[in-house]
Amino acid sequence: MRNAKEQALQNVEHVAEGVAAETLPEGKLFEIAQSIGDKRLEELNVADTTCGYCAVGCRFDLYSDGEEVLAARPTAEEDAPVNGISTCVKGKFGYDFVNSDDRLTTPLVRDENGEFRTASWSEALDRVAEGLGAIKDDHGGEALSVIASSKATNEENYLMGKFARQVLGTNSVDNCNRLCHSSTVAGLAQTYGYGAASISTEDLELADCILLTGSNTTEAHPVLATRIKQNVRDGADLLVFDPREIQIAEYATQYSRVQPGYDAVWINGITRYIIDNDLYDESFVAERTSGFEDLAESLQEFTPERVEEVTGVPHEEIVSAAETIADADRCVFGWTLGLTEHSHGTENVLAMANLAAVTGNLGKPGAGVSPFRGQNNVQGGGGDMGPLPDNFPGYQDIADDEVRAKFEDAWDCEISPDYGHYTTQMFLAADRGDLRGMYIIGENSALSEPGVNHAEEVLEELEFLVVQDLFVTETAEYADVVLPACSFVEKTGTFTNTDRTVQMVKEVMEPKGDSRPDWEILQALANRMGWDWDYDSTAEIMREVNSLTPLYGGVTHERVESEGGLQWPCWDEDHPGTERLYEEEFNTDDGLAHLQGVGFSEPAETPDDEFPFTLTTGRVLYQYHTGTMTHREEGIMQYTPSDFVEINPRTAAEYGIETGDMVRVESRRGSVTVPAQVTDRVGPESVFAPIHFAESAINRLTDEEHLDPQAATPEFKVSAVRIAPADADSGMPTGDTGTSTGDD
Ligand SMILES: Nc1nc2c(c(=O)[nH]1)N[C@H]1C(S)=C(S)[C@@H](COP(=O)(O)OP(=O)(O)OC[C@H]3O[C@@H](n4cnc5c(=O)[nH]c(N)nc54)[C@H](O)[C@@H]3O)O[C@H]1N2
Ligand SMILES: Nc1nc2c(c(=O)[nH]1)N[C@H]1C(S)=C(S)[C@@H](COP(=O)(O)OP(=O)(O)OC[C@H]3O[C@@H](n4cnc5c(=O)[nH]c(N)nc54)[C@H](O)[C@@H]3O)O[C@H]1N2
Ligand code: SF4
Ligand SMILES: [Mo]
Repeated sequence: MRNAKEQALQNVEHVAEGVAAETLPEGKLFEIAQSIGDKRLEELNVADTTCGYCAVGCRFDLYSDGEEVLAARPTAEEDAPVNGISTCVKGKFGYDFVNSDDRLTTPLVRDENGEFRTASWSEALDRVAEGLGAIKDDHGGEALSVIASSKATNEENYLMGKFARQVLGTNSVDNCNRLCHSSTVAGLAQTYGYGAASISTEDLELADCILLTGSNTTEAHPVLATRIKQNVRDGADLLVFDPREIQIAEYATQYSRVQPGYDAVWINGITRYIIDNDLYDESFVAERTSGFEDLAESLQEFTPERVEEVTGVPHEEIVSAAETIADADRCVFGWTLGLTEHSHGTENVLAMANLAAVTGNLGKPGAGVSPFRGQNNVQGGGGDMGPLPDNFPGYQDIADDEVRAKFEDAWDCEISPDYGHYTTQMFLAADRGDLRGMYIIGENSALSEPGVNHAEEVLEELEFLVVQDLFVTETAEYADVVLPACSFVEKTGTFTNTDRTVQMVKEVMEPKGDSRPDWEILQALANRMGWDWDYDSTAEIMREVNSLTPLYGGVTHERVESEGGLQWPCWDEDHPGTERLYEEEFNTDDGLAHLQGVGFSEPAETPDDEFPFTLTTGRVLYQYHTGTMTHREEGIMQYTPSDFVEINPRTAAEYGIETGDMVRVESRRGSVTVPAQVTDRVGPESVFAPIHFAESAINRLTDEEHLDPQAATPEFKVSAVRIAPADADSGMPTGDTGTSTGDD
């Protein structure tokens, strides 16, 4: 037993170090290997915990000497249901940020000259209570909003929602899910009832066919990619639809390049072909769905030829993908932001939900829908815990009188039945003067919102802004008060991963300096503002969640700890949790999946003579979002020191651009300058740029008003742009063209 574990340990370290060898400076690897060895075991803290980067939910043991995190090593395999013994490079090595010299260790307030100075907790909390309190008194709670943090625990996010409604009196509380998968949540909830993955991660290995679209799985969800590749090696089919020939496409049975922004069209095309050729699952459709006839009717226009014309996918590929899916006994449909971050993301997801249902691929092993969620705790903290303008915890509608009465009673306050603003709408509401103060927790909106030239103006003009983060982020630069929070290695609670598994997060070292866990800050602030919160641990907060949230009725810390993870719905103490959704029925009024056709849709902004290319944006493996965590890792920075723009060789030749040349990318909103990477990963009509650096803030190019009408998700995946070598004349039309950043 010991030998097996030791062997496994060596294997995983070998693999992770292979990756690290490419990314870490010389000496660093040695340092990591030595870091545990040099200490006496009894001097070290060890905690079995859950990764704080992405929503895969890898588990491992973290080692700390109390000063810094020394290493991450595999935990007992049975306690790591998703990753077993593997992790990616971020989970294994990405901890320099925790102990970084520029961590916020005390609160900051503005002095008379408008500069930040350090302050005591007492002074800072007083300032916040006064600042938010004054706006509430003069304009009502609706003039305030909270952005909650999907980096933080479930328990903390529950309190963020409660704080907004009870203490501030506003329903305008939302989080990064709005920039990400909220269209998935809207689309799946409408069709099946729950806005979440129906499968467990192991289904990725049980499927005989996997359709992946809009997911750069190897870079954004590396550990899931490994499991998918394993299954493909064992014979499963893999279909990849993406505008970029990303690494996972190398493993695919079929890779089809799609024009960004037309996903509902090719998905509809596949569904039409399956129905028209009687390849659908007749008994599943008859027994478990409604709306089939109308759906079939609505699909008639999506012939393979029409799909080819619109999306660029050859009609034979639509047919072959349809046949592969229909032939499979068990198919998983996996997607990420390529499907959701559009002005019609919800329609894309509805189209996908129709396809999964007509092929009967739900509620059985190896089959189902799997939106790979983003932030470590966006499923739980960003959704389940209800820091949302329209829902209480557990997706209970705030407009429902009975539900609202339950929360009014529990929280001893009145709550308006009117939905608050979604994150993206908060910034538009502030423009109209409807929103005057914001409390932003663990979100770097100044870089991550669409149209950041606009977001910056809003942050500048707010009457009062509080930012609670680990660092003085680009967003914190606009704050009146900055409160120092601590990271997931410095606190205890739970995260919920992409397959609805709730897992423990444990403190392995004390909060740095005077930083505090988010829940303690919220409690201190609520009490400053006249309430009487008295939680002594996150376990106690979770008990309150259990009592108010049926989906989490039985999810106590004790059980999560002893059972090594629990999947919701888990209705009560005796309920075992739910591996797969919809085995018997859907979570709708009549128990059926509600199929609904979606017609033709296209991006809000399409290329034209002036802006001839489609820019799509996204991530790279070694960086994480706005870089607050990964830019502090020296090895990672050597490997990916800046953003870049991928340009097809044909296009590059036309413009005389070579790899490494500085290129100006311009949209109607602004311009950025980044080095070129000439590659046929992208097609000739589109360009791609990652989102990780303030110097080249890509969201200067995106549009804050191109939002999905149902989910308010921005169209991060499509902007019309033009490109030019950076030393060429701008050629920008006159007028307000936004800020140019970069070194042009
Ligand atoms: N290394 C790393 N991992 C991360 C993160 C990170 O910052 N760094 N962030 C986490 C978060 S919060 C999230 S939400 C996930 C995101 O995970 P992904 O969504 O996989 O990440 P993106 O890089 O945004 O990739 C989107 C994919 O969609 C494709 N795409 C672009 N436009 C379209 C389109 O119109 N249609 C289709 N079908 N595809 C399109 C792109 O080519 C790309 O392959 O990653 C998580 N994991
Ligand atoms: N163009 C374009 N823009 C995008 C996207 C895209 O694909 N294209 N993707 C969008 C998506 S999917 C997402 S999720 C967003 C991500 O955007 P953000 O969420 O704004 O990005 P992060 O850099 O992850 O910011 C998280 C912040 O939380 C802090 N933090 C970490 N842990 C804690 C904690 O425990 N407590 C507190 N209080 N703070 C903490 C970090 O220091 C960091 O400043 O970006 C969106 N923006
Ligand atoms: S795949 Fe995600 S959860 Fe797993 S180690 Fe990497 S960043 Fe962490
Ligand atoms: Mo995300």
